[in-house]
Amino acid sequence: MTNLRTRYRRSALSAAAVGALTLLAGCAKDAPQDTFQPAGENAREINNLQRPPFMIAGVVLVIVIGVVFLCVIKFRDRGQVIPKQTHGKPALEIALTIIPALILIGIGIPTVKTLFDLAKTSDTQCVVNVTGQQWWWEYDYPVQPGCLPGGITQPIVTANQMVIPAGQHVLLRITSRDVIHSFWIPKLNGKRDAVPGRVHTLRMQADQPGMYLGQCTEFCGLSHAYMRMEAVALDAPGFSAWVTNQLAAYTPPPAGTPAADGEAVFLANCSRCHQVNGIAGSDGKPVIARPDLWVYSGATPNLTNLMTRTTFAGASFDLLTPDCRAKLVDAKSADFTALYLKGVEANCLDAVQLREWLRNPPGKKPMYTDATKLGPTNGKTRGMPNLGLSENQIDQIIAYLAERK
Ligand code: HEC
Ligand SMILES: [Cu+2]
Repeated sequence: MTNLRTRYRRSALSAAAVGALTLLAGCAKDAPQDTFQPAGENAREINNLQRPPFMIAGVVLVIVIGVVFLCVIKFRDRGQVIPKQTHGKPALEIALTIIPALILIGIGIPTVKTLFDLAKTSDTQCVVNVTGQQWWWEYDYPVQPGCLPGGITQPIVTANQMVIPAGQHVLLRITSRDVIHSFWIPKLNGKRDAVPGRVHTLRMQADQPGMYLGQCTEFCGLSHAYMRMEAVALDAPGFSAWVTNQLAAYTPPPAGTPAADGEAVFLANCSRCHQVNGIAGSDGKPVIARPDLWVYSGATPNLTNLMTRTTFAGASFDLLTPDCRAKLVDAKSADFTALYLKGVEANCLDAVQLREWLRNPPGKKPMYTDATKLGPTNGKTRGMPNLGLSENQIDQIIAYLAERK
């Protein structure tokens, strides 16, 4: 008897421990992708929808577990006579059919309403095209009357960090250049699949300036886990400053500096794949990248303003040192815009990660870069190959890239 009781007590204790741990994990403070902490209209609507069923389910769980325990304890086998067996109880069965049906209708109506609300695109003020590929996101801002009071007058192309004006309804037009990916910034809205040949729309709105994290949520191959994304919301003057800066003319590095050497190394090794707007070849003509000849998706990140974003390669690696990154991510929303617009300053540049990347990209992030093994892609790679750069060349390229902001 004592033995049995100790065993009961032990299992009750471990059950309680598991329960408490699960609860604690759910309440973790540092949860940048928590759907229960919405930071914009759309995510809030989803949260309002998911809370009541969670609560009802919680109550049902407690009742069911309670009754199970009651039965286990109260009716456990003590050698008593088996009660009379009955079969079927229409009143109970009808009740147990009607109650869940009512609950489902009760959940279904607001669900359908929310779906329609979230699909609404008529009130959007700003458009961003989002294109997924193995394994990063491209964002381009078409010429449009929206986003800014004067509109956007020239297209902007950037990667991995999607900059949006806080407070505005932004319409994302999501597609893919290779396989199916899925775009998800949990604090701002639900998921939307990025499917080749289709354009799916998604509304996005962030209440306050800040950084909102997400990740690709459709398994898309080798580096799926390294395909993250960040939405960056800036206040209105900040967003306008960002646009002006993205469209600013190219400034070549001063002759005789390591950055100038870096520009030459870049032209020799990188500009066949990567566009830097305004960069000119030795003949003085603008150099246009042809990633379509080299990589399967036909695109690579535009590096014109690399240092205006703070992460790279699918937002998986930092351009900022951990200190500077923490300062930015934890900034109060009133201070965030100014801090973000500084870009990656010299004292904040995490050259280690960038150096590792340039030394051997597939070593830092698994990619299919051995074209000889990629039959159906006509020798094009999926990802950035190891270019066999010398340490000196890497230094020069970093000096060059550090000025791209
Ligand atoms: C064969 C085409 C190709 C060449 C050549 C190439 N890259 Fe890349 N690069 C890529 C691809 C593809 C990616 C995207 C990889 C990813 O994030 O999964 C990339 C990503 C990058 C990134 C990260 C950018 C971001 O915002 O995420 C940097 C920086 C970069 N390359 C620098 C260089 C430099 C410098 C060179 C020349 C030394 C170079 N690349 C040459 C294809 C190329
Ligand atoms: Cu993906």
